[in-house]
Amino acid sequence: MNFSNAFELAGIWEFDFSGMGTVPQMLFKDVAPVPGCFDLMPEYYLKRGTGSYRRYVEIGGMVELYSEGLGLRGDIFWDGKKIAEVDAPFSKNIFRFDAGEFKKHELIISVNNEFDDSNSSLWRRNYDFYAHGGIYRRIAIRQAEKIFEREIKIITSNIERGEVEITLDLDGEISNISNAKIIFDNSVKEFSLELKQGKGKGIFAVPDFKLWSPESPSLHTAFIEVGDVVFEKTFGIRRVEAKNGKIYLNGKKLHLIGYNRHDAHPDFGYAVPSAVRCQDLQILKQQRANCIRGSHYPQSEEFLDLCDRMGVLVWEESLGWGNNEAALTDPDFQAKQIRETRKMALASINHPCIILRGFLNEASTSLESAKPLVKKLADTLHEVDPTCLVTYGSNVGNRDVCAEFVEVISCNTYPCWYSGNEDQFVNYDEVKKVLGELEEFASEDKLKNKPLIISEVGAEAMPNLHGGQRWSEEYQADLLEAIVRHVTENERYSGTFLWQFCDTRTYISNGSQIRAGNFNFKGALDRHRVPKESWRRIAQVLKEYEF
Ligand code: ADA
Repeated sequence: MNFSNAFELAGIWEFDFSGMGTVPQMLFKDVAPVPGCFDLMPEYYLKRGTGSYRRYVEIGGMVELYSEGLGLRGDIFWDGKKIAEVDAPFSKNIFRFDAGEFKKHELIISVNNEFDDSNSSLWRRNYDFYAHGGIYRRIAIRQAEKIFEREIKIITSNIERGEVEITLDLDGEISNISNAKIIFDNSVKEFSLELKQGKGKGIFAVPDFKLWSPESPSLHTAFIEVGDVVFEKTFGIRRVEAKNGKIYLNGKKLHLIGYNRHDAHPDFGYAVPSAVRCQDLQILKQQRANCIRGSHYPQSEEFLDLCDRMGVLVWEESLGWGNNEAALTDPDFQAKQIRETRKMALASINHPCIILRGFLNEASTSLESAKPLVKKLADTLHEVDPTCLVTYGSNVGNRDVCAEFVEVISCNTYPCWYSGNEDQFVNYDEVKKVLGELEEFASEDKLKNKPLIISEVGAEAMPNLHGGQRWSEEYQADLLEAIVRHVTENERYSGTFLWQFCDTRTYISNGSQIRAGNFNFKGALDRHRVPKESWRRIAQVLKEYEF
């Protein structure tokens, strides 16, 4: 979703914090960065409550306010009047409203990071990643055009002929307009798409097209002219397929080796600076890894743009973690999951880097009662973007009953870590046994043609603790090396997303796990992206495989 020609609202805003359960006082005696997480500022460190941010904006008439992430929820006020509510933390939204006469207006965004313990909660306190309060991501405003998009989709329809399918669903002053003019890149050729009440669909051959791939991440731009308004959309042409148990990109078999990555930083929470996002991907590529699972929520536009440009393959998923039967069967939870999963896919639809889309990490998918929601979510993703494969990270192994709804089987598994054995050093027999059981499960008749991925696997490693024993850097390196070798040398796999890219903040104890010093230490890099032994080891292995 590109929100161009906008006035960026990033900067230092006025700030006010009220504690848990209290009515915001809005005295604004403090200041805070935007984007930013207030609960990482020294005064409010790890506190819960409502943080209100204020600034003034000079604008007037119909405007659009873009918000890419507010946590855990937020209310937006314009000159004291509430104009929007955000109830899902990584939701990308454009709010259109009348800003009034052209002058300086007051904009207040109040965010709240108290937990919601209801069954319908989108972010429960047992999730194994820290629930920060703040304005996580980009916030920007622009003058609204008379015509605006509900949906603009550009998806690949044929890679041999370089054809894309363009779907327009426009709103506003559109009823008298019967055609959209489409130009690709700097070509002189003009195409026309018929519109009826702002809606239209057509297939177009992109002149001088180039396919997108990790080796050659070529992008195209479509200029879609509707009346006086031009929508500019970047996209890529590529085909992703699952067949005979393998994943193919443009007809070439893919082997995925990469990491689960939280879009987070110990000092900035989910308000990750551009430089960090860019460097994270640069070091990933330096290691020769080729993919990221954006665990466990929709990714920022900036990150997806970088992956498009740098040729990094992405699994994007909607927010969820360990959701149990009570949640999965709760109509409110279901409605929010479906709404947010759909919104995620629509917002990131033109990004060729996304090859997999998912939802509900480690939900209770061994239960029959999980089936209706899993089916609905998979159907939603297939309907919005049929060019991506659908999957979900399952931790119930061969007890999973929902794999029939998706194309790719993804297993989160922790041999030699959560298995209950007390071995001091990595037990390779156990690695083989656990992976063997998953391979057996994935060879059942109804599953054998679906690609298999180890979507999480790992062990904690304390930075600078050495010796090969549990919790040491070498223990983690030995385990991850064994996994990468196993999935690379065994034909059944399409790869693995190791858990995890770098150490991340969570809780010392939150009911679902105990974490030393409130960090998850399963990073191959430490929290500030300093390599541990496993990072170097995987780099060597990938070099050896000429990855
Ligand atoms: C889970 C989960 C991750 C993380 C990991 C761990 O399977 O999906 O978010 O919590 O395990 O470190 O235990």
